[in-house]
Amino acid sequence: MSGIHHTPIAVKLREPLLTARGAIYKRRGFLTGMVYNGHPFVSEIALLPEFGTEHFEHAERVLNNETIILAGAPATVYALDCLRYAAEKSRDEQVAVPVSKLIGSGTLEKVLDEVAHDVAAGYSTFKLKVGFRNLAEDIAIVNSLFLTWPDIRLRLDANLNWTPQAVQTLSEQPCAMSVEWVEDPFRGSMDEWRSLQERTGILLATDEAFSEQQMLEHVDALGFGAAVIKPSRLGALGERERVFVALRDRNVTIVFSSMFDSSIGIAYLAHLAHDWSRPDVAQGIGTLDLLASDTTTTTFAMLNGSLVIPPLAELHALLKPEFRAALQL
Ligand code: OSB
Ligand code: MG
Repeated sequence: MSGIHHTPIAVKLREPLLTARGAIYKRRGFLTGMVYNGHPFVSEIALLPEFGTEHFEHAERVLNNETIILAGAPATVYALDCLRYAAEKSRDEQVAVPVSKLIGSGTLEKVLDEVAHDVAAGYSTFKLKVGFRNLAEDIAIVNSLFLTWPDIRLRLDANLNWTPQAVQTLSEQPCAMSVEWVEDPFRGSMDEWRSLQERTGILLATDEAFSEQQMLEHVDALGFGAAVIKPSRLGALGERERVFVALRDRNVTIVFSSMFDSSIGIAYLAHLAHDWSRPDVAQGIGTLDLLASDTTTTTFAMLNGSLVIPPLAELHALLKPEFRAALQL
């Protein structure tokens, strides 16, 4: 890509994250950088092929101009479009965005320890992976969290590995009142989701369950109250506008969610949330603590459960020197 430089990155997770779709150990990707009107910009390609992005080699071929097939490379297209978004941003200011903290997938005891630590740090919304334990264990953990901290909000992500019955069982538990929503409970039709939501009173959220096209087709009878948006799986930002507007018009909560991005990618998600979500919605960007390394020298400040994110035009200054040199910024 002329004028755009790239450099590979690999970040390990401190501990493997168990999900109902398999364990995640590390995340590869690239940083991309360009100088525009004399100003340096940087963005991140976060690749998790198991979760819907292209593979490293595909991204690399696109970046090296060895293929012009972009349709299957959403994370690369998104990151390149991020450079444009940053360069064109008219009110590029510091933003404070509330964060949902992703909890590691340990035992009950470990989950309680982790949440105790995070509550003390100011978090009040948490996302817990479910669906890879048996249902009784999942529910025991959620009930314990509710009994220990009745005021926290919990998002449960089953990665499509629960059943409608599991949601029904959850809805009959004391902890149900602390559950903000269940993300990707099971693979089913929009109608099945909608009737489950109505029957149980448990709000559902889609991450991988429905495509943008399905959302638009069913926009007047949606089966979920929240949409978890992972732009790295979707592609160019401009093409998302129709879906964002449609969801917003129907009062569907939009949550931007990370692919275990380093701080650079997280910063973009926070700014997108500032543009497209609501200020009271905790965003799915509470994943930096799960990474063993970062691309920046400092981490963003946390203030009352919100991450404080600088203007996008200032991100380049936070890069570790080796990345800034590799990107020629
Ligand atoms: O299933 O939502 C997921 C991160 C990487 C891959 C898949 C997922 C996630 C997250 C990000 O859960 C954190 C969040 O959305 O709060
Ligand atoms: Mg999910």
